[in-house]
This record gives sequence, C-alpha cells and structure tokens, in this order.
Amino acid sequence: MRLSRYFLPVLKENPSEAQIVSHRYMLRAGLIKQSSAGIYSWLPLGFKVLKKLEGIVHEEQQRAGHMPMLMPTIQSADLWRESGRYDDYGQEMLRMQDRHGRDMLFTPTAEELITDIFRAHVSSYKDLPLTMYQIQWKFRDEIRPRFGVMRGREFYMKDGYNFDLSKEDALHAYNRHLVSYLRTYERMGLQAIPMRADGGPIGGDYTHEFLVLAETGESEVFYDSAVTDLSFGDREIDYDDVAQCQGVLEEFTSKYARTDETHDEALFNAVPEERRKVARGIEVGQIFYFGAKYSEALNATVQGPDGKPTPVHMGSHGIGVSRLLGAIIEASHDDKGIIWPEGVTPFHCGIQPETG
Ligand code: P5A
Repeated sequence: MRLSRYFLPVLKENPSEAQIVSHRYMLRAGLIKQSSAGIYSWLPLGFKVLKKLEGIVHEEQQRAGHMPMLMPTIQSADLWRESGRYDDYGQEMLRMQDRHGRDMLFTPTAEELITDIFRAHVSSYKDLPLTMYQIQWKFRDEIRPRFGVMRGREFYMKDGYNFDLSKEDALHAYNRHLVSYLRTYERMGLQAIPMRADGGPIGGDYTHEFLVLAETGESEVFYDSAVTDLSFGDREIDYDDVAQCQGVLEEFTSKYARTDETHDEALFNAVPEERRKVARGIEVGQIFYFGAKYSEALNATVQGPDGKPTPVHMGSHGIGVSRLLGAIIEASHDDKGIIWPEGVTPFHCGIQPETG
C-alpha cells in the first residue's frame, strides 16, 4: 500500500474536545473518529494497531493454555435475572427489546453466558480445568465517557473465564493469568503494576487491577516504589507449574501496591517513607477469583470424584484492548507525536540508500 493511497485523515489543529494527550494524538493522527459520545470508528491506522494488540493478547493467552472462542454481543436478559445481576447492573447496562417484546441487552461482560455454556456441556470433574476467552466488543453506558478510547461506552475487551474443581486449582488459574498479563503488557512496551483492588459489580474479594502509571490516569494509587524496579523480562514460564506461577505472583505482589478502593494507611505507613508513592494510574486489566458466585446462582455443578455434585470455582480476567491504545500513547509520546513501542508500531520503516 502506498502512503499516497492510504486513508490517513490527519488534523492540523488540536480538537477542542480532547483533554488528554492520547485522545488528542489519536484524533490528530487519524486513528479514530468519534461517532457519538464514547463510541468510535477505528480508521485504518488505528485499526491496524488495535489488531496488533489483539494479536499479542491472543498469542499470550494461548501460550498460557487458554482457548479462544466468541460469544454474541446481544444477550437475553433471562440469564442475568437468574444470576441476580440484571437489576444490580443499573443504568450502565444498555437494555433493549426485540420485536417480540423480549428483554435483551448489549453485553457489558459475559460471566453469565459462559456459565450457561459450561452448564450445558460439562458435567464431570474430569473435564476440568477449563479456561476459555474471547476478544469482543462490550458496551457500558458510562455516565461520563471521556478521554477518547480510555473510557468509552463501546470498547474492545479480552475477557477470559476459568472453571476449576477446587479453590486451589482456581487460584492457580488466577496466578497463570497474572503471569500471562505481565508478559502481555511488557510486549506492548508497558509497565503495568498489579495492585490489590475491589471486586465491584463482577464480585469476589480477591482481585488485582493492572495499572500503568500516568498523570492522566483515572485511579488514585498508593505503592512502594520498589515495585517499579520489577520486570518480567524474557523468563521461560511453564504455565502448568503451580509453584513457578505462584512464585511470580509473590514476586510481583508482595510489595505494597493498592488502588484507593483497598488502600490501607497503616500498611502503607510501614513502607519506608522515601519509597511511599501516591500517584495516578490507568487500569488496563483486572483479574478476579470469585469462587462459586455464578456457578451456584446458575446451578453449574460437576460430578466430583466422590460422585456428588459440586459447584465449580470460577474467576474472570479482563484486558481493556481498546483502552490500551490510549495507555500506550500516554506512556510513550513527545511534543511531536506518538512514539510507538516496537511491538505495536503500525509500520516499520527501512531507509534504503540510493546506489549507483
Ligand atoms: C473480567 C473479564 C470485567 O469485566 N469480566 C470479564 C471482568 N472486568 S473489568 O475490570 O470490569 O473490565 C476489564 C477491563 O476492561 C477495560 N474497561 C474499559 N475500557 C474502555 N472503556 C471502558 N468504559 C472500560 N471499562 C472497562 C479496563 O481495562 C478493565 O480493566
């Protein structure tokens, strides 16, 4: 493709609606175009980077042994009534009716749907462990969509779900996700720090958010600066090795690092003063262990080794794929524009000297 034929609608002026640098550069470089509040078209250059990020996520998920699949964006409200989240989710959920008057919704996440697939097809502990994921559009009717793709209403998310027989196995799945996320973000040129967080509408009280430090981040974070010295690097990981994955989790989560939701002043004050940092961060992912919350509500049991039906232990794990574009630009730019990390750059260029 020649540059002269490429659709690259660059803007000379700073768009007035863009308050942060990533939003400004994404509009100016012709990566995205807003279609309505918090909803964007991905123009060829932005789409190219989005697909690169998606490719890295797929590779790292499959390296960890997780199976790709795809679920619909429009779901029936019935499953959500079964889990009790139809009312809980409130106005963030975009609700609609089909021509027969059936209540439908645009998926903000997919714990219910995957649990329904599981209960229809899996009945024995011998089919566990099982982890599947998708990369699919989500919709959350955010009260204040802002900062471009950072807080969109329609956004692209990798969402993965694990099913295990015991809490111990499910915690291994949790650790495996933590390790694979560290690798994923590093390949994108980002340092994303796992921090203890709150389960929110997804649930569970064991959860970590991954945060990229940036002044424009929406979350307030408290951490021991020693966490910023850690890097995953090119270490070899055997994702079936329980002790190895647990070791990585301990290495990356033993220092104090929490969002404001779980911040504990007394614990924070135990960190040496010169290492105590209060900053802002962009949440680029979150992993959850919530045990039997959905499997009990939706009656997703397997026959255990003792022959008795047991609700499965579950977790879910998300990466904000479209938000990552904004996070990468916030973390890597200068006053002239975006400085793409090598792993995600839309184009590579070579300089050929003229000969003869
Ligand atoms: C985990 C996967 C979940 O939804 N269910 C399935 C769980 N988690 S989450 O933390 O709520 O979302 C996962 C990631 O999606 C990104 N994200 C967003 N990106 C852009 N605009 C939004 N409005 C938005 N909301 C969530 C975040 O990166 C989040 O970590």
